[in-house]
Amino acid sequence: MSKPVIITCAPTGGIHTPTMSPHLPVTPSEIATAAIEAAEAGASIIHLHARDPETGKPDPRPETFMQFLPIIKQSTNAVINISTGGGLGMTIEERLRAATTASPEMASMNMGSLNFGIFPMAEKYSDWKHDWEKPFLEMTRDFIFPNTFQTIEYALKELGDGHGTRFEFECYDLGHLYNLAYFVDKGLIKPPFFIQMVFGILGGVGADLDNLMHLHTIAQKLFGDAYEWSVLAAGRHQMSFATQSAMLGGNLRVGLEDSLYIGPKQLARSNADQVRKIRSIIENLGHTIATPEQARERLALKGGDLVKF
Ligand code: KMH
Ligand code: ZN
Repeated sequence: MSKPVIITCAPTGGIHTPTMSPHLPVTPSEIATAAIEAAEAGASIIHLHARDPETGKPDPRPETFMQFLPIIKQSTNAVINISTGGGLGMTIEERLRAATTASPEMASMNMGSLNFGIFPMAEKYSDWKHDWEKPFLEMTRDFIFPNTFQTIEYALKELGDGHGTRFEFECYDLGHLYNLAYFVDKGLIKPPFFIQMVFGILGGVGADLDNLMHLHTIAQKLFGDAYEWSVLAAGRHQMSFATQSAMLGGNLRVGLEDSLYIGPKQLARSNADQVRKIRSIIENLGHTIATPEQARERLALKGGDLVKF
């Protein structure tokens, strides 16, 4: 019998832009509602970014996060995970500030530098809601998402040692598993750690099932039973990769951060719709879903009463 599946939902992210979907949560109230509904639908972890309420641009300010974090916490028992990936182009200081202010149970940690090409999405639109959107996407032709050993070590110490925050280690390629192994060997990352394998970002590993199998095989060799793993695939591979992960005994992530769609050419009307869809698929396959308490126990989280919001 496999373990209950931990569903993470990432409601808004910092990649898609308001022109792409009227359902992308932007304001604090929209983000709070999306998070609460996703938790009610079965997500045990909510991965959060903030956006400027006026323009929808990714916004690193702790004040913006603080407009929705307490509301989500009061209304759900879900684990709150704050992104340190932020929005492409933010400094590492900007990326860490919300998490070091809020001291969450979890934060994301991107495990290597990579090209992060979201410029092909710009070709699909001609009428933009906001001026920033097109240049933001276009600039990624010449953009490296920086996550050096030094910045990873700094963030692990600041947030991990300083706040007792544990991490969603985002690995976009095989080498990122070896970067993670380096920090495990140094004793800076301790089990049980949570690996989020990311497929389908231009610049990272492609959404091919052979890649999923290979990354999982290598993770097993490197980490044995010291870790929990989860899978997200960007765009149209989201649901099939999430399903595969559950079938292989892993966990999964959905949410409008990773895909705006619920089916072919059909925009998701809400994050909760995506959670309900994957939940129904995996329950029909005989799996159960993890509660937030089960996720906390398996990932050795500090508990919702030790956060600062
Ligand atoms: N948007 C995902 C591909 C983060 O927030 O740290 C990666 C992500 C990064 O979730
Ligand atoms: Zn994110």
